[in-house]
Amino acid sequence: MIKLFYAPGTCALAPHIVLEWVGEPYELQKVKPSDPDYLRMNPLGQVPAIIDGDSGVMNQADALLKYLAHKYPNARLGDDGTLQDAYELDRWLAFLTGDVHPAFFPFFVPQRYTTEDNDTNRQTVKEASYKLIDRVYQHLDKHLEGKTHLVGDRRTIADAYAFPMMRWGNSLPKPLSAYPNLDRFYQHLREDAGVQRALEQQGIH
Ligand SMILES: N[C@@H](CCC(=O)N[C@@H](CS)C(=O)NCC(=O)O)C(=O)O
Repeated sequence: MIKLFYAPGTCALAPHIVLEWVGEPYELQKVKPSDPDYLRMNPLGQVPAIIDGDSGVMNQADALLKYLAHKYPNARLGDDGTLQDAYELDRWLAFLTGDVHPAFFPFFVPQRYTTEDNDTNRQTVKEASYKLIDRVYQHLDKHLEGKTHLVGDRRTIADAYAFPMMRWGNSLPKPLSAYPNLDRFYQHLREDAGVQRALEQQGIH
């Protein structure tokens, strides 16, 4: 059985939502990424991680989401089998991993983005992250015009991946409602029963 290691509200919410959508039994383990026991298991000290039977520790959100989509083809959360759809799915997963997620790093861990760690510098770094986030949110907002899903006309692992990164937007000075298509996409996902179960299990809303 798959075991998911998560910290509440992080990008580990993405594979958690996917596991809910798949509907097969799985186990959850809440961890603190910096905990020494967890670091021994996953030396990067990041979530998500998964163990599937005797797989050993697997990590990297994008790779885990694809793994789940391949493992459970009947859930139809991957591409639709066409070359163009495979490209579209990869494109948005790459954008989420390579652009959206990193835009938030200076916001969550500003101390890692300054050589002189003090309150003023942390604040400056955080403010720089608002610009990075605005840029990627605007791109997503434009893409989502007239769309319910990131890829095609059905839910995929990309929607689940985007969800935590939209949820983080609620902590920013510029509200998510300033991006109407993104906000609609996010609110639609919030109504999903699997998303609600994952949020409840993580003790967040
Ligand atoms: N490249 C990794 C990044 C994962 C990541 O940064 N996870 C964050 C939570 S969203 C984390 O565990 N941060 C803890 C830390 O960096 O100390 C992935 O895509 O899985």
